[in-house]
Amino acid sequence: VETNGGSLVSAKVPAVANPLADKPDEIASNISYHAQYSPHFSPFKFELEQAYYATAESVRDRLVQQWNETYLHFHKVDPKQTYYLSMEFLQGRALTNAIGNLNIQDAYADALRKFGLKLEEITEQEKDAALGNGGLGRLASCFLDSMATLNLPAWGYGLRYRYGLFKQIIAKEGQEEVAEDWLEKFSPWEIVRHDVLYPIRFFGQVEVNPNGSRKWIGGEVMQALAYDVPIPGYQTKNTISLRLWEAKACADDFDLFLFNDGQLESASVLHSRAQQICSVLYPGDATEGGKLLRLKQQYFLCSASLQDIISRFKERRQGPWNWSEFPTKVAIQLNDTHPTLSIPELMRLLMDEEGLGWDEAWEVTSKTIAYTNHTVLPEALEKWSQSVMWKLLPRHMEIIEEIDKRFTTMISKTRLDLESELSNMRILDNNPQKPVVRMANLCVVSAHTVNGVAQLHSDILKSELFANYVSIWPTKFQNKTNGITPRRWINFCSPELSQIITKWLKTDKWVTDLDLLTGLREFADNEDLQAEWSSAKMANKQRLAQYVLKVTGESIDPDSLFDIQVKRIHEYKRQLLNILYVIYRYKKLKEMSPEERKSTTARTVMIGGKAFATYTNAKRIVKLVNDVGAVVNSDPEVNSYLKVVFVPNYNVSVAEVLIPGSELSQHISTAGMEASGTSNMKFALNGCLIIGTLDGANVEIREEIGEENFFLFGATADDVPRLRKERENGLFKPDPRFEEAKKFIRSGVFGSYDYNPLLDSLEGNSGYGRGDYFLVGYDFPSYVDAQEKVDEAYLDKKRWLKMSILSTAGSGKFSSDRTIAQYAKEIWNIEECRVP
Ligand code: GPQ
Repeated sequence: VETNGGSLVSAKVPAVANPLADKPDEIASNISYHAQYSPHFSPFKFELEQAYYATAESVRDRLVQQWNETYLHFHKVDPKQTYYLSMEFLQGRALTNAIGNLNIQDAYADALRKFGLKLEEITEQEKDAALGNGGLGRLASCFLDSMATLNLPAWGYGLRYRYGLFKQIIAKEGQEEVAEDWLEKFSPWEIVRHDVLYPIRFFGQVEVNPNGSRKWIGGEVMQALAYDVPIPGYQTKNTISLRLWEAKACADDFDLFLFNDGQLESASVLHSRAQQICSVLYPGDATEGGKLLRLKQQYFLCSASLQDIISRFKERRQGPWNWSEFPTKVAIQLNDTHPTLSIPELMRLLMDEEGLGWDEAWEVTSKTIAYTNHTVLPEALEKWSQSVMWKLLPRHMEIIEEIDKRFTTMISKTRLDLESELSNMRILDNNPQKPVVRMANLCVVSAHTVNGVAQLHSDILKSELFANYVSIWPTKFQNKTNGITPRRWINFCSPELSQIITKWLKTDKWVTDLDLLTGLREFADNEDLQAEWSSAKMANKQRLAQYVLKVTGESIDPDSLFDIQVKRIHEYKRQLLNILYVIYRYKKLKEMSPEERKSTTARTVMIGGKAFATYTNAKRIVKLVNDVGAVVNSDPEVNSYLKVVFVPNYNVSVAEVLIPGSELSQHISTAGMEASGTSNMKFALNGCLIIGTLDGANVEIREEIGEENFFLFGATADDVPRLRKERENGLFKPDPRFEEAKKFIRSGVFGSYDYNPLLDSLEGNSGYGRGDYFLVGYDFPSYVDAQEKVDEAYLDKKRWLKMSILSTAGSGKFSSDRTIAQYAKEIWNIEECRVP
């Protein structure tokens, strides 16, 4: 098949499907096969989009082959297997990743050239699968990549949201949200399993049988249908599954009688109710949402996954089943509290469906389930209304009450010293105003292991949030510092830099053994390496500049310092601190003479991230950044020394362009508030220096790459409570530079939008939305000092390059391969199961 002005004109490349082909000719004929015989478009069209689907399907053939082999192998060996349950997976694009993990980039690039197409153009066609909000969802996706790469018997379970995280548009009034229709055409990466279907009940009541056993009956029943996404490991046959559930009404739920009677909507009520369940990704990250639907989603994920896990356990052995074996075959990891209902659901299935007694079921459940906490922010600790839970999940509430009762009894019998703490430790908060179930407490009481996601965070969990439980179960609490996959986050997104690393280390083994990067340290001063490093970074900066021009119309200078902060917009992440400093810098530049300006370091500050739709202050910050950009970038006196760009619609594929082109990145949360952060790891790995606080994983990154290579500022987590107290007592004295920056905004230089509510949050000593809870004012002066050190360091190119190389060299610890190996050994107790 040949393309000629976008149409299929001849059959020079035969259409033959051979999934295992790896020669460019054969691959081309595979692509051609899919263009002709897996048609999704009118025939004789072969433009970029059609070529993307045909290419993706040809790659998928190969994945299916490996995937089936992996499944059969796991089935035969029957190892203990991990199931990673998460309401979010932020997968991003799959094609580049699959081609890269299969190590067939060159062959595919050659094959596509036969059609006159470039691989990069084809991969750009793919929409991101954004079934997550931010760090937590992306972590889950990095973990899947590592599980596959380490040949671990492990699967992910999630929901197949019809619409992913919203698309962010920057309009005159600031951020606007539109639905992200990632399935608009279809996704070539999911395979529906029409044979994997489970009933899911909501509402109803509990029936007590004469023998005392209980059963949940009635209510509304729908079905969970499995869609599987293949997750290839890097240079291994092992290809694991991400199983996403979709809600479907039961076939006989369509009332033909009503329909024929003209009652069109009533005829399919259950169909539309089922449809709602997987319609949208609910916003996480500390916000209020449409509660009942979110609870339904959570239960839907838990029930479908557990039924599937149990049916696999049964399928792999003969009945009657020895349930005490279950925890030797199954490990379940809860990604935050979102899938907590797995606990009462497993209890229910074991007792009501399999006939186990309480003690037996409890032992199986607690030995199977482990819990990861991802936040200490009180507003993000999930609490569900007891009355809503009784209505939706009556049997689960009985079980939760019983767990709470047994826990309470245990404390009263054995730990009188904790009695005064008991009301805070209990699972049920019976406050008559608003009785709720505390999901984190349920997890801590029930799981065999509880972990935080960076050392500092895990320490805070042990000394504060969960301190009382630590005294009961001292060995239950662990740390598992987060990690990121080096495949997506350097090898594929920054091929030039990766080749240089491989050349200097004389091996490409670092891609799966990231600690080998320490081998770069001895060359950090080497001029040849520095020259190569600098030109690879420059190429990445140019690519980034092209991208910024394309999406914002702003042209930025690749010779300026590229300074980036990208993450969800949140007051604790302090984008406001960043932009206040930019404003201060702009004011200082304005006050300088043209000569003086020439001696400053030219900077391009890029900020990107989505604000939750109803988080007003976050949206005000987005607006402020855009307004500042409009003024600064069009100011001819200043705009060759400072530019400010808001990068719209930050997502995984945008990150893959921004991170490789970054030189300085900002991780500046109020100490103690960011559990870990993971983009900090991605930036450091790409030779980007960090300006940051002693928060989350920053602490460990700084340890690894050396304090002299990290621009540190700000209060420590230990200081924060005292500083807040002092402020409440009127003891805070703001720095004049901070006052100057705020005053400059209030003067109206950045337009007529009312920034007072935002600025007011930084004023006063206490009160809702006031009192500078996030300590922007306190940290401002040390932040300005650290920024001055950045400028100074950047002026010395050799010094900067050395620091950049040392950042990459010190990033080995932050591979998700290391994280996952630790989970496997220290929590899951699972071993490699490599497909021969
Ligand atoms: N995180 Cl609880 C989220 O992205 N969403 C959430 O709902 C919760 C946590 C983040 C957390 O804020 C980051 O510090 C972590 O690096 C990330 O989870 C992964 O652990």
